Formats: sequence, C-alpha cells, structure tokens
Amino acid sequence: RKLKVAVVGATGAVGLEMIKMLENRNFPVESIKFLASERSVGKKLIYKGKEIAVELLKKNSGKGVDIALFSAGATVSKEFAPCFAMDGCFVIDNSSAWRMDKEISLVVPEVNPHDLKKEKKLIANPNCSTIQMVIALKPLHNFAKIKRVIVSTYQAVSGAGQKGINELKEQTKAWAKGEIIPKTSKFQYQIAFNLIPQIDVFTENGYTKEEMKMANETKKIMGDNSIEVSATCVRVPVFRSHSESIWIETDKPLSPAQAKELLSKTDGIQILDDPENKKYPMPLFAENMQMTYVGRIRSDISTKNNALVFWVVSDNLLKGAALNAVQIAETLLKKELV
Ligand code: A2P
Ligand code: 11C
Repeated sequence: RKLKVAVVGATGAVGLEMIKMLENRNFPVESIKFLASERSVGKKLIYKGKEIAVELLKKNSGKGVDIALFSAGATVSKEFAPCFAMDGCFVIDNSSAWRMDKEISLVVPEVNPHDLKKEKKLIANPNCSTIQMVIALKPLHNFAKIKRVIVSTYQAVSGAGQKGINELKEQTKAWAKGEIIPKTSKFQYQIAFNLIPQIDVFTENGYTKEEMKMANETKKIMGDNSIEVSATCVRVPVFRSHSESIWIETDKPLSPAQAKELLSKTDGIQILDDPENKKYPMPLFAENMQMTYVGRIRSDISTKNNALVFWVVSDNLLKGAALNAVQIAETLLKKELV
C-alpha cells in the first residue's frame, strides 16, 4: 500500500532529513507535499529527483493526507497538528508540544511499538537526547531493572535547528580569519570554542526543560515511572550527533560483558567498544548514520551497588528525529494501522 505523505517544516534542519529518509528507506509514497511558512512558499525541494514546490501550511492542509511528519516547532504543532488529526491524518510530531499529554503516545519503535494505536492519530516523536538513551536502556532494563540514571549530554548545535548550525559556522569562520566573532543570536553565549550548560529554559527545580524532558519522557517511553533520571544537558561546538555519558544503577548485578551481549542483540544499536584499539563512539563518525553507537561500557568502581557506566552517540537529526519519525510511520504500516 502506498501513502499520501506531507512534511511540515520541510525546509528546516530536521524536515530536510525527513525528506531524505523517506527517499533512502524507500517509504511507499503515493504522493508527497512539502509545507512551511510563507517565507518558503514556492521554494523548490527535490524528492526522488523531482522538484516539488513548498506550499503554505494551512489548517486544512491535512485533508486527504495519510501521514504527516511535523517538525516546525511546538507552536506550529499546537496550532496545526490537531487539525490534521481531525481530518483523519496520522501526525508524527517531532516537537515537544504533545509528548507528555496522557492521551498521546510517545514512541521509539524499538522500545514501545505497542503504544501505537489506530485511533490515536497524533503521535509524538521523543526528544533526540531521550531517544538515543532509551534505545540503550531498554534491553538492560528488561534484564536488570534500572533504578536510577545519571546522564550528562554533549549536544550538537543542529539540535537548535538551521540557525544553530549557521551560528557555529559563522563564529568559527570569523575566528579562523582573525575577525571579531559575530554576536550570538540563537545560543545564550558564543558556542565556538565553548560549552554551554543550558539547553532550553530553566525550570523551578534548577534543571532545564531539556533535562526534565530526559527524565519525564524516559519514564513514559519505558512504561516505568519508578526509573529516576538526573540529567545535565550541555551544548557543545559539534555540528551533528549528540553524545551522552550514562550511569545506571540496577536492582541486580549486570556485568559489562552481559550489557554488551544484550546491546549487541538490540535493533538499531552497534557496539563500538575496544579501548585497546581506541575504538569508541564519536560524534564525527556517527554523522549521517542510522545506528546508535555504544561504547566505554564499564562497571562503576566507586560503589558496591550494581552500577554501570557507558557512552552513547547517535546522529540527533536521524535517530534523534527524522529516522525515528519515519520508523514510526513504517511501524504504522507494518501493523496495518494506517
Ligand atoms: P520556513 O523555512 O518557511 O521558516 P529549523 O528547525 O531548522 O529552524 O526549521 C523550522 C521549520 O519550521 C522550517 O521548515 C520553517 O519554515 C518551519 N516553520 C517555522 N514557523 C512556521 C510556521 N509558522 N508555519 C509553517 N512552518 C513554519
Ligand atoms: C536540542 N534536544 O538538542 C534539543 C532539540 O524538544 O524537540 C529538540 C527540542 C525538542 O536542542
């Protein structure tokens, strides 16, 4: 069966990857339309060698569409996604607008495909830093229940969209030419040659929203409210791929060898863990790859509790966004929900 597809926010950093992903994975497309703001109307994007003009996103743009992939920010999703769903279209929304809504499924196909239902037309795609963490946590949790997670992230500028990418590029170019580094507009401070321990805004408890997304979304996707998560999210001057240092405490022993064995059997994960030969995941090499890479797996030497530490890297625009969204669409098809 072939589907009528729409990409909302098609001109953005994630939207463009969604289009490529539909192409590369040979998603069965009968027709496709690209939607964005009036700034982009008429701009031509290529799909399978054909030029397609971007159209203006309107409340009725979902009429006759089977699946719409949204990545135009939370404000746009809040306003337009329910209209699409009302018109009978499945919406896979990459923004934070609906993720924690009780009625809405938040899905990573390798973790909780069972949360997809025919009648639930609006589906949320989790935050990029959450996706690459839960895909690694789930097989470990199935074996030895995870009680607690402490994670520090090293997040690429593309997480902040095309403007984030441009800002790192322009600041680095100016530095290389010996010019004054242009003022920041997207990030709180200069990102070139710097690290910024703030992603999204601060909440009342001292954590940022991005950090709270990692805690709350993890519980929802894993279907286990007892998992406690403390995250520190940091923006780093890397274009693509988020990296995470993850510490977990389990309710029974879990050796690095057992963890390796479990993770090596998990769809979407590739182990890169051979310290003697300097093999470990790095963002530069995860760029454009569909896998989530895990390495540096070791037992925590600072405690007698059952605790394991590891390092996870994945392309934030792919598994963290476009790929996960397309995999949700593929799962809807496979389960004959659409
Ligand atoms: P546009 O290019 O017309 O501004 P990014 O995350 O890279 O910043 O991309 C955001 C995406 O969301 C772009 O495709 C952008 O389109 C789209 N977008 C932003 N605001 C709106 C809006 N009000 N209506 C439709 N699309 C929007
Ligand atoms: C970042 N994780 O790297 C963010 C981007 O909730 O969808 C995605 C924000 C979100 O900046």
